[in-house]
Amino acid sequence: AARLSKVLQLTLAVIKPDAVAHPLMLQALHQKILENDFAIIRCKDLVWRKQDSERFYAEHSGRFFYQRLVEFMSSGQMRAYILARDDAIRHWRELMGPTKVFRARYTSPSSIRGQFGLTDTRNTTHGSDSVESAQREIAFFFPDFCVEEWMQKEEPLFR
Ligand code: RTP
Ligand code: MG
Repeated sequence: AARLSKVLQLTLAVIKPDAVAHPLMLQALHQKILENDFAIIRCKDLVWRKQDSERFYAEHSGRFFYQRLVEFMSSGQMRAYILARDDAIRHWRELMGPTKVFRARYTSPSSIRGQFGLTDTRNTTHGSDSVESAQREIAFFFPDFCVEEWMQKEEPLFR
């Protein structure tokens, strides 16, 4: 009950094409979300066009991995979630573990990327890294979802 009295924070979590391709992995990740006290506020499956991928990762354009990242993220089905919890952004990123697969395996073997990450690009999941990026990314994936309205109308229902 203690955690329910804290104000909920929203984050955007994405299961990337490498993980969605394997039904058991998708199921395991969905289970992990539920076991870690997140409320699933919205969930949808989608496929990106290359231009969606380029727009979402515009901040990385010019980096050596940009092309392969953009190709990968538009290569198959993804699942996007709006998750709510106290400190949701930090908790989800902790569960994911480090971006780089070898770092993840050696320093956080029980993290999602430590267990399931294939390469530094095909690393199973995405999570917003700040309140500002959560706001932007939720709007990107769920254009009809209004964070302010949800906070006002529905967040109190969790208290
Ligand atoms: P994310 O944004 O996905 O939560 O991951 P992050 O902050 O941990 O990593 P970031 O540096 O923002 O990179 C975004 C995504 O680009 C891919 N990547 N590939 N060396 C590589 O091949 C490489 N480096 C990064 C990953 O898919 C990473 O999640
Ligand atoms: Mg990032």
